[in-house]
Amino acid sequence: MSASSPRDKFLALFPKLSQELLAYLRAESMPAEAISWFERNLQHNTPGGKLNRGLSVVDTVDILLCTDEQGNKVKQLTEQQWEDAAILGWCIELLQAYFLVADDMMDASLTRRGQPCWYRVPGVGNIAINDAFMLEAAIYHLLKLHFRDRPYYGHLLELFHEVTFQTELGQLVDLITAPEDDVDLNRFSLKKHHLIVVYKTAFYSFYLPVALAMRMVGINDESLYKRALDILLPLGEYFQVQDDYLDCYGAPEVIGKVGTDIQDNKCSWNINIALENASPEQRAELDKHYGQRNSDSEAKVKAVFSAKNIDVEGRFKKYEKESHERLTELIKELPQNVGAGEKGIGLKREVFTSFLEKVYKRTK
Ligand code: GPP
Ligand code: MG
Ligand code: MG
Ligand code: MG
Repeated sequence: MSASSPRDKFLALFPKLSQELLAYLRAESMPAEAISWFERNLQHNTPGGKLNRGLSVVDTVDILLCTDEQGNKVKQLTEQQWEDAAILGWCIELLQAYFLVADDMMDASLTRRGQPCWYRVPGVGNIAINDAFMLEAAIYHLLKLHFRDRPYYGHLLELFHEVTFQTELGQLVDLITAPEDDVDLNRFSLKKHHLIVVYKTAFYSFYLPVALAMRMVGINDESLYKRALDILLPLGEYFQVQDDYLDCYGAPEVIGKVGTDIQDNKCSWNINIALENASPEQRAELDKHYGQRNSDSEAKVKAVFSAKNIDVEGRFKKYEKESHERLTELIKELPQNVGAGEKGIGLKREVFTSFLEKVYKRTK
């Protein structure tokens, strides 16, 4: 990747935003230890990921403002437009940081992005709960600082609030479907899985970046938000199925985390595929070993996943290919530049194809 890649440019903005947040603590005369703690919290949890969500805001604004009706790039974003989009992108990355710090505690995970989960860093522990809240508060501080005078400020606040609530609903269903010490595989189904993943992942990871970009460029036609949702929720579902698959079959050094879904009794895509195809003997083996906190049981579950008649890996490859075809069709059904009015800003297909190509066949 070249020194001036879009990702590098985006990353280079983070220290400035971090300083703006720390300036608030200084202005409030917080002790030096609190300031350096918050700085370490921000640094450990915010910039180290793939940054797909944040970069997607910039990419979407770029497509909406700088491409012609055929999707050809015809101009560049101004510095101001780029920075506005990038700040909104970092606000999603802060939202993601907030969710992940909390999610890793709830899922008893060990590593994230190739380093220990924040709550496992010596001296952090339960302070991570407050740190998660502070990452969330940082979003609204930055939004106020940079967007308070914009006509779409209220829409930004509403989007962040609503999508946060939706994600928390998804997390709730994820957690109560996977109680510790009470494994009951009858609770699971692909229908339940669909509900969990749309709420816990698709809204904030796929709809939010596009909806923020649409608000920023001044799209006010509500039907276009609905159109975006109709494509982005299935795309987000596909993304979370990949996450579930990689939890079991991804290389920890590539995905940066060690999978916990089997031991955590999660209603993941893998177990639902296994349940749909298991013989009575295999079902008994899954009942006995799924959701048990030991690696022997985990290995036994993985062996059932790999059995010839179940073949989670093979079925995933098929699902992946079919999803790509289905999503491509869904995108094609969207009229190009739909909603373009006197301002000329419509919703372009490239918004969605660029997303799909970013995540298709990902390995991390
Ligand atoms: C991903 O689930 C979902 C989230 C990170 C949302 C968490 C929401 C909260 C309200 C805390 P996951 O547990 O499968 O993610 P990972 O595999 O990255 O741990
Ligand atoms: Mg998790
Ligand atoms: Mg989780
Ligand atoms: Mg996961």
